Amino acid sequence: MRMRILYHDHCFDGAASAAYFSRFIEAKFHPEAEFAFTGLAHKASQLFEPEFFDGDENAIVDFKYSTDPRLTWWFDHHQSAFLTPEDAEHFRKDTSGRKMYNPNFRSCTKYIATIARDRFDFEAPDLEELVEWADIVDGAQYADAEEAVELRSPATQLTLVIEGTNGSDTVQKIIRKMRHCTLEQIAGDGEIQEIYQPLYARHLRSMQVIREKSTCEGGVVFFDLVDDGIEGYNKFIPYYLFPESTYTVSVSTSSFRTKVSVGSNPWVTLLQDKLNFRETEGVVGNSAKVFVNKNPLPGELAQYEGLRWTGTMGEDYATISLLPNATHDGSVLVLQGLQQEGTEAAGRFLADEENQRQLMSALHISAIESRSQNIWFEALIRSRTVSGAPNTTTLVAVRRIP
Ligand SMILES: [Mn+2]
Repeated sequence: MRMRILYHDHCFDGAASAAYFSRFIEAKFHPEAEFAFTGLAHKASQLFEPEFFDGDENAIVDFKYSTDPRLTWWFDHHQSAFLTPEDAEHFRKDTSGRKMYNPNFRSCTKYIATIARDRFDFEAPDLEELVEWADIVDGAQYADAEEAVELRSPATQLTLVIEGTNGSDTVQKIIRKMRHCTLEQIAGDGEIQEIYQPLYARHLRSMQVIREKSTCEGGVVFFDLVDDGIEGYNKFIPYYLFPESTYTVSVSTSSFRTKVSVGSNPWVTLLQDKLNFRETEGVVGNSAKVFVNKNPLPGELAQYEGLRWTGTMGEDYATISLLPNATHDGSVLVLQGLQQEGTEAAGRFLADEENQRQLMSALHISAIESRSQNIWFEALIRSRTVSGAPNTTTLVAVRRIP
């Protein structure tokens, strides 16, 4: 039995999806299956050649939908999964139970693993690391710019190889290894190292050039690589070099195009390091958002969980923070609810004079002190919400920010 797996080429999540899916199929449907892999790229012309669907069964993972009747399985999480409304309609009419789409997942690998577990009772504990890293890489969930740029972990090294190698052969070697090996084993493989080393040297060189060419003004990093022959570079480099920057604007060129790129710093989030109450979230739709209390005081909880869905009834939390701006010549007021009900409650809370007095007293701010420009704080509030509208709001905890 021959299973053709079409996957998103030169993408860590695409490769991991292909590997995970093949393990699932082998364990649950076709133990004798022989797997053939084909990498797909986004292009303006025809995406799927008719000869692509040459297996006894054919699957697409982490890539657009196809209406080809020979398509057996489909998994995708991209917003742009359907090329046309007709494709989307074709998908909606499918009754096979084997075509799956959920754009709430950060990675297709995690999506496949979740469906395989929940609907088909398949689990692969040895691939947990693979699933976790697919979510980090595809969802840009790196802890910091160092993790994304210094390439210390095997997963980030493999990402460089997968994205930078020419053709699909190396990617498919990696897919076959991903089925059973740890990421460390794969990245340490002699053949992979041979491809990795020159790509890593190129990565270091691009970092050096970007360092030399960049200017940072008003929080915006700008650089022009047209004269340097650098085609692609790790998009997190500017934030590694300029951690305080908010945006990047760059120009680069290759044989067939000149590209203007605009990006934003995912780690700047208004000096979040200073905050005691931090918003976190598990998998979208799978666990509630919470505020984690970094240093709980007596009587406080370690975390505060809000509504699971907006528009429902219950309690939601929000933070009100007054922080110095990045250049320390002004302040930023941030109102952040776990759901929109919380954000709305925070706005209403601040508009009320009695609440303002209560907040000042909880923060031990005297009337004289309150005229100073440099009082920074955060406050956690709880609001009771009835069918989407907050009604009563209470101050839960406060912190002064030094
Ligand atoms: Mn993906």
